[in-house]
Amino acid sequence: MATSKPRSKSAPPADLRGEGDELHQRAGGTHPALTTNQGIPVADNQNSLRDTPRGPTLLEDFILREKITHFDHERIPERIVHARGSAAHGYFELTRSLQDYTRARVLTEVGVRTPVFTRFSTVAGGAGSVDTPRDVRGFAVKFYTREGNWDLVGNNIPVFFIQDAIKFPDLIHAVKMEPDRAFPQAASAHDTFWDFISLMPESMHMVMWAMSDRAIPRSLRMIEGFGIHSFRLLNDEGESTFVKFHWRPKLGIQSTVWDEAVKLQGADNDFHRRDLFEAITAGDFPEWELAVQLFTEEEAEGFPFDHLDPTKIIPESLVPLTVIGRMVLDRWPDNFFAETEQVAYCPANVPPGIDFSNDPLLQGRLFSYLDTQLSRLGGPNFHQIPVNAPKCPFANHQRDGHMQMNIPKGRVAYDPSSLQGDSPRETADGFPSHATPADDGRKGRVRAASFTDHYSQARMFFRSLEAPEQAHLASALVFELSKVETAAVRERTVSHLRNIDESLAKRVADGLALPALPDPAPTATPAKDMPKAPEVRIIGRTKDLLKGRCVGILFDEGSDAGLIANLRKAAEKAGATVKLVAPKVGGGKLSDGKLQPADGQLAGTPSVVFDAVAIVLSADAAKRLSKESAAIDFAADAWAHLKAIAADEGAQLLLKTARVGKDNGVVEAEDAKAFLAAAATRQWAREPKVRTLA
Ligand code: HDE
Repeated sequence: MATSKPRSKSAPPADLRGEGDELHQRAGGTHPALTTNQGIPVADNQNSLRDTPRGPTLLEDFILREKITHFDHERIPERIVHARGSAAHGYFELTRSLQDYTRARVLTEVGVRTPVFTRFSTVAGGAGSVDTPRDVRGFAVKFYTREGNWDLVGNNIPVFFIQDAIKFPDLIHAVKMEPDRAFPQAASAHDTFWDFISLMPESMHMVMWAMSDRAIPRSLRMIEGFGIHSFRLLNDEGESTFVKFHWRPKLGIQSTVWDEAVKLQGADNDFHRRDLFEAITAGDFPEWELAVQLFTEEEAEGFPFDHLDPTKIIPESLVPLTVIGRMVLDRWPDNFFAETEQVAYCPANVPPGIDFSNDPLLQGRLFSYLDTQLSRLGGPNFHQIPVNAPKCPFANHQRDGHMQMNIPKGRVAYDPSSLQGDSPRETADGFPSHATPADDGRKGRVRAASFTDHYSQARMFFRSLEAPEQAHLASALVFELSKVETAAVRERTVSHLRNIDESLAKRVADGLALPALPDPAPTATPAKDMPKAPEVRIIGRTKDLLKGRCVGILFDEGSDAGLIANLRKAAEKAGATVKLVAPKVGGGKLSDGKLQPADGQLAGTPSVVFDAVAIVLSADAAKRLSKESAAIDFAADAWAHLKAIAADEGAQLLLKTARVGKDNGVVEAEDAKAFLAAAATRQWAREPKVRTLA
């Protein structure tokens, strides 16, 4: 039996009282009483109701039944795509008004802070899958504007695999685990994905992005976001301007190297979620700029591609970016399920002043999200869930349905009506749809002729990259296609690469040991050369700074206390987080005789979780750790993953055992300045020493 605790006689705070129930139960101190969902107080939450102490449990036990029943129904269907995600609250602040272009107040009221809820996700894996596979990242922002919710549901890659929504189920079925064997989870490296892709030339531009380092980000705080489609802005006069939305991270873009991403999956399934959580809870709030590309219908007609085709970017040389605001994420959700899991984004949610374009992928999306949410969230009232509800007043005549949480008052649930003075009515300020002129074609299941160039921008992307990025992309293709069992699919993919860049095709064919280069894939629209687009690169756009990065210091018994303190101070001053790693989590006594606890145990805190490492060891400890594979891997992986390594005299033996070489990124632990400079960037020049790239 549970021991009964004395009840506090003092009145409970107002928010703990049931309505009109002054005597709502308390369990002592500040704890409210545990009750059933009907408010019945529970005296024993440890034992079910039994016939006799060793006898059967009684059906009468409503407390047990309610608790188990609720538990049995705790899960809801996960998202069919983007199931794995992490989110945070924050705000958007407009810094430049777009009032010439739009009447949407969120884009005209400079200085106003609009609350947002932003969810990042992977696409292919299930809700419990790892954070660091090669995949596109979702970047969905819900703006709770004064004129209703605006959902900018984007990705971290500015183009998409397909041009028409009707292909989406095929794409997703191809990339998800194969239906007969249920693997691989959260990976595109398998036959069905590449079979589909190699039969869909329109996917080639996106394939270049997905095989680039963009698809293996270091942190969700270091990804860009793109609305992808052209949207319209409508001003007070009803004039329309096309717009593309871009999020740019304040910390710059940064990715991992592939071997690191693979090892991160073992080291920490939740690497990105934890990183976001730790940054926000430490007050190091991630921030993005919102920028727009604005262009008119006439300008669009002059582009050498169709901006309604979502497999195309508008190069910044053609339409530059204008920064109009910033988003800061400053609050981790209180409850994962209630907020991050139940949030429902929908690209059709736009306030007056924003409108859609005829992009056929966007048009399909406008239908899909509400539809999927009806089944995922169980009915038509999910907009009442706090994370989904607008923060401005909303009222209409929709009624009833599963989980109706409101109690609408009055007789009138229809329009027009005359019986009730406060029933909601249409407003002249309501949402306007742009009177887009219809073209004079005929109805039909057709693809516009302007959508047929599948290779020019793929080529532009590949040729715009820096040499190491091109090498990574080629290696990624070799990795993925090496997992494909069907030789014909590998060859068919290479046949497309020949239309993009001959050197890329050769590298991949060589990496796969194809007996011969296949013929180029037949196409009516061969690639045209376009000017390079430097904005697609990561190298050169990564910011060399320690802010937002994490430095790991490996130490053991007898390590130099002064050195550790110096390195820590310098790195923290430069904005990095510092974590101490030791063979035992309890740490060890340093040279000054003081016990230094560790933040992580060596076996569970490999160097892949850090951006740079320092190794400070006594000669004795280095000798011991040179026989310890986790310690050897700590140093060897930091070297192989192009990270800065600071080491003191004592640690040299471990470096030698781990075959750490010498370059500008390997510095003396005494030289904190050199370490900080090296730690702020990746050591790209080292790469040829550590791996053969395709
Ligand atoms: Fe989505 N997508 N999508 N998508 N999408 C969903 O909606 C869909 C597309 C994106 O964090 C689903 O509530 C179709 C492009 C994000 O909750 C679903 C098509 C882009 C998220 C859906 C696309 C996205 C989703 C699944 C092709 C970038 C996660 C669960 C026509 C611009 C939002 C849900 C979150 C989620 C459909 C293509 C972004 C099934 C039909 C292109 C970030 O409705």
